[in-house]
Amino acid sequence: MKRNYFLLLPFLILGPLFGQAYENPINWYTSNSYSTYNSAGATVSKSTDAKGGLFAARLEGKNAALLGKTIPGVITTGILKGGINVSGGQLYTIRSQKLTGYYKYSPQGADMAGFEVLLTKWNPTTLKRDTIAYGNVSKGAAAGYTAFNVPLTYKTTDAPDSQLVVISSSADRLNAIAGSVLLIDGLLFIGDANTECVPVLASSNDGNLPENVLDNNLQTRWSAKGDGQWIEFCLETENEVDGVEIAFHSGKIRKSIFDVLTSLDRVTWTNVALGLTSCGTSNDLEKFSFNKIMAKYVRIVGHGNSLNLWNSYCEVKLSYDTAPAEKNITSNNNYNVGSKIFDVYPNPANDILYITVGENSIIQIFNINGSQVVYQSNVEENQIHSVDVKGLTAGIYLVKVSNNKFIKTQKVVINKP
Ligand SMILES: [Ca+2]
Repeated sequence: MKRNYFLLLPFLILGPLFGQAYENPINWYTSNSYSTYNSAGATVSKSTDAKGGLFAARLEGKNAALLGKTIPGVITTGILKGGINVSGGQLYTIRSQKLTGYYKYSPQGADMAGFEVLLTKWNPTTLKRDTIAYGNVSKGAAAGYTAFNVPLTYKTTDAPDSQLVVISSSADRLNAIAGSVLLIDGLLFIGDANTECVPVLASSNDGNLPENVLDNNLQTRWSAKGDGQWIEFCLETENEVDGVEIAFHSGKIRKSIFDVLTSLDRVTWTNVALGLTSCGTSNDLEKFSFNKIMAKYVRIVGHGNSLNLWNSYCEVKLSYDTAPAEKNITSNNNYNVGSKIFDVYPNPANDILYITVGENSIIQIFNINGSQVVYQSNVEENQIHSVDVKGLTAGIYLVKVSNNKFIKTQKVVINKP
């Protein structure tokens, strides 16, 4: 079964090393030991300038006078030697398509930030690691948080047994530049996020798995400790969500604090309810309502409870209308989107379909069986957007354009000359 996998990036205090009060992200090695050993100070630290949650990792290249060179800020899931050479990795067995996340980057000169991913598998015959897949991306300046992707190229059809991620304030770690600052947040390994719908996922767990909130059993739970830990749900079809019901572990003795966010594409999130607090007097499902919003994904972000930082939910149920999404499905006309246009032409089409939308949207095309055949996110408003439909077989299709405020559909015919 394909599924998404989350690379953990919570930031917890590991305590000072070498007298420096920096904090390493857990599950990651950093260049800090090397840079502080060489009197350059911490090259990786915790920043409150985060994309989501409370903290991001801050990587900065620093001059090490003793070495006569600059040590880049590096975080890795492997083992770092000499601040530069990386080996090892962490258990990982999924053939993901890419690593995604968010970054901000203030480079010095022409410096570039480096993102590298290696999926490997131990070969018992050669006693070496075989490369299953690799990806390598460099990025220039980004003033605000910007999404990045590291697409993975597969060399074999095997599943990996390890992942190795290396992120550096200078892509060229041997010739790093001092003062380049890279902020990193929200790292995820994902499969095909465009087509997968995993019912429930969580940022982490303590062995009490996220699936336990969907088993109709109040004796089982998902638990994760820390401010900002989250659990996320995918709806099979987009729906107008208007509330969540949660049964809290130890719900009678403590009040849980959390936010609810929704998304249509898992990229852009809307805060629909912030700072919700449970009653503290019940172990049963408690309903939290908010204004209706069209959603494909619902994420509950925990902020611990009145006694400690555990987020522990026994059951979660989403409240939504059933299938309002396809209300407009049969019409053949163009629609106004608010006061703005949604235009699809030519119809019938052969190779290219041109779509103009009045607001930033997602474009999806479904075949007559309801299967999604095209998905394009981040479609910008008021631009003629071309969609390659050469690969589609002749027939009737449904074009669907949506964002968190509207959803419009139109039938189109694809002809093959
Ligand atoms: Ca349960």
